[in-house]
Amino acid sequence: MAELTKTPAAKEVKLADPREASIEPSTQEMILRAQKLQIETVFDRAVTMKPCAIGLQGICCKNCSMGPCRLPLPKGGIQGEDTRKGLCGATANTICARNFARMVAAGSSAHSDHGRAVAETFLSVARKETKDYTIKDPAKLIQIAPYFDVATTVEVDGKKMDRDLDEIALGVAEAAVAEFGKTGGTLSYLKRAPKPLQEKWKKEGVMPRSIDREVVEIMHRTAMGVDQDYKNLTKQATRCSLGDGWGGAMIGTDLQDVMFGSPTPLQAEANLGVMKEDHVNIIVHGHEPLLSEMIVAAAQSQEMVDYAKSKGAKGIQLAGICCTANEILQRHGVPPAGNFLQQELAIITGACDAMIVDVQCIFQNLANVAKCFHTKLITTHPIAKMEQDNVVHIEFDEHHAMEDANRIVKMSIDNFQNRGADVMIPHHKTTQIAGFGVESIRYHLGGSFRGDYFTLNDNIINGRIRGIAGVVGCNNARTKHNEEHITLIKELIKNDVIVLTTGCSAIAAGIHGLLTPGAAAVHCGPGLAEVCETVGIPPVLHLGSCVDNSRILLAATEVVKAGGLGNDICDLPAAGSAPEWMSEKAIAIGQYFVSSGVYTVFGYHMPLDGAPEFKDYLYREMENIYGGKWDCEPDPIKHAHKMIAHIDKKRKELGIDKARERVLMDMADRQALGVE
Ligand code: SF4
Ligand code: MSK
Repeated sequence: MAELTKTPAAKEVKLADPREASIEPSTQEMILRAQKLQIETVFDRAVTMKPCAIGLQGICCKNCSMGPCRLPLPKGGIQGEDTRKGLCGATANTICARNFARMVAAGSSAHSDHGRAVAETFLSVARKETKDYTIKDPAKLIQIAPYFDVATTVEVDGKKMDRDLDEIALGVAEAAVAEFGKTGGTLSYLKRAPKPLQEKWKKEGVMPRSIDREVVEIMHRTAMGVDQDYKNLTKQATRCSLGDGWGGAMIGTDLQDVMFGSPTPLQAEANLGVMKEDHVNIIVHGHEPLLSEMIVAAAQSQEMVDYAKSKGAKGIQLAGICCTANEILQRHGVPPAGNFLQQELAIITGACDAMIVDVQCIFQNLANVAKCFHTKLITTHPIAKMEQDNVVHIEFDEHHAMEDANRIVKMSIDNFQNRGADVMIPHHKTTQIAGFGVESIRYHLGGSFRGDYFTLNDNIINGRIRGIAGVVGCNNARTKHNEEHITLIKELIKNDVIVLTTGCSAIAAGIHGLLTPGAAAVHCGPGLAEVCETVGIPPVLHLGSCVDNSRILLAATEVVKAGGLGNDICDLPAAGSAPEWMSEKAIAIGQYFVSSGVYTVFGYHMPLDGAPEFKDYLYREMENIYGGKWDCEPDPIKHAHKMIAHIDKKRKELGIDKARERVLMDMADRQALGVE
C-alpha cells in the first residue's frame, strides 16, 4: 500500500459537517473518509476561511498600487449623497462595474480560448496535418459554412453541384480561426440570432468586432483612469460576453461537433460509484475535449485493455469530472464520476490510478490530495501547469494526439499495481440519458415526420409545457453541494417548466436521477409529464458542457423561428439560472444570456451590493435595452418561483395564459374522472 501522507494543514483546520456540506450520500461518505484520513478538502477549507465582506460587496479596487481601495457601504446604508471614493476618486459604481466587467472578460477568455484551440485543431484537420482527428459530422459542417460565407455548392456546366468537403472544411477553419482577431466587420455568428435581437445590438453598438478585441478592450477600459461610467462599462461587458456566447463558445461547440460528432441521446451512469475496484480507474477533468477524445479511443483500444489485464486489472474504467466529463459523456456515454466539488473526492477513494487534467476548474489542492495516495496527477496543457513536485506534465499536441493519449493511458495502467489496499468506492451511482442538442430536441419533440420545433411550441402554447428554463453552472463550496440545483430543478419541473441544463448542474441532475424519462412521472406537473411520457424524453435535458450553453441560445432561437411565441428571445416564456455559480465564466454566460433577452437568476450571491445604483442597472434597466435582466436569489424555491413568475408574465404578454388555464382544467377533470 502506498504510504498515506496527511495534507499539511490537516491538523489545524476546522472540519466540515458532511451532512451540511452536501445533499449527496457518496459525497458525504467521502468527506467523512477524508477527515478520518486527515486529508483536508475544499469542504473543510470552506468552514475555516470566511469570504472577505468587502470583496463580497464588489467594491474593493486593486487596479493600481495606490490601493487596494475599499469602499464598504456605511452602516445603515447610504443616506443622502454617496461620498465614497477611492484615492483616484473612483466611485463605488465605477469600481463595482469594473470588477464585474473584468469577470466577464476572464470568463469570456476562458470559453473563447477553448474555442480557439478547437478551431486551430480543426484547421490542422482541414490542412491534413493530423490524422488523429477527422470530420465525423459533415452535415454540421455544411450547416455552419454559410455563416462564415463559405460556399457549399459550386456551379459546373450551369449545374449546381456539392462542393468538395475538404474545401469547405478549409474555408470554415480559416474563417473560424480569423474570428478571434479579425480587423473588420463583426462576428459571423451574430446573424444566427433573431433579427430583432440583432437590431437591438446594432442600435446599442454592442456587436462584437472580434473575440479577442473585446476582452482586450475590457482590460484597457478597466485600467486605472480610463472608463469611469458604469453604464459604458456594462455596454463593453455586453459586447465581450456576446463575443463569447455567440462567438468563441459557439465556435467551440460547433467545431467539436464537426470533429467528434454531434451528440445524440444515450444512456450512461453517473457519480463516484462508477469507479471500479478491480479496474484501472482513469479520471479526465477540465474542459477541452481535444485530449479526452483521444483518451477515450486509447482506453477503449484492445491493446490497452489487454495491457491493463496483463497488469492484473479486469479492464479500464474511464470517467470524468466537470465539463470534460460532459464532453465525453454526450458523445461516448463515458460516465461522469462527479461535478466540481467532487474532484478531490475521486482521489480520496484510493482507487484513482490517474487523474488527467487540462484547463479550468482544477483545484491546486488536487496535488496535495494525490500525494496522500498513489494517484498520478497529470497536467497536459502548456497554459495550466502545477508547481507541486508530484505532478507529471505530459504536454498534449494535436499533431501527435493519439501517441500522447496512449502514453498517458499506459502510464495510468502502470500505476495500477501501486494502488494501496485502503480503497473505498461509494456504491452510489445512477442511470441517466444525456446527449441532447438543438438537433435532437427538434427530432424528439418534432417526431420523424415533423422534425421541427413546432411541437415544442404547440405544447408551450397549449400550456402543457409552461415554459423553458436553462439551469447551468457550477457548484460552490459556500452553498450545500447540489442542493440548490436539485431543489430548483425539481420545483421547476413540478410546475411544468422543461429544463435545459449544462455544466456541473447537468452532472448534478444526472447524479440525482432527474435525467431519465421515468423522472417525469415522479417529479413533473401533469402537463410536462404528459409530454415527456408521450415522446419518451426526460423533463431535464442534458445539453453538454459550459461552452455548450451556446446550444441553449440556438434552441431558444429555433423556438422563436418556429412561431407563435413572439419575435425575439425576450418574448419567450423562458428564464435562465445558475444556482450554485462560482466561476467568472458563469458571469460571462449570465451577461450574454441577459444581453440576448433572458431573465437570468443567480443563486448564492452577486458581488454588487456595495454599488446599489450599478446593481439596479443590471437588475432593472438592462431589461429596457435587451429585454433580459439579472437577478439573484439564494433560496432555491423562491429562485424557482421568480423564474416561474417571469414565465407567466411572458405567457400573459403573449396571450397564452388563458390557454394554460383551460388545458390544466381539462387535465384535472380527466384525472378526476380517472381516465388519465
Ligand atoms: Fe484606488 Fe483608484 Fe487605484 Fe482603484 S484605481 S486602487 S480606486 S486609486
Ligand atoms: S466545469 S465552470 S464548475 S459548471 Fe465547466 Fe462546472 Fe462551473 Fe467549472
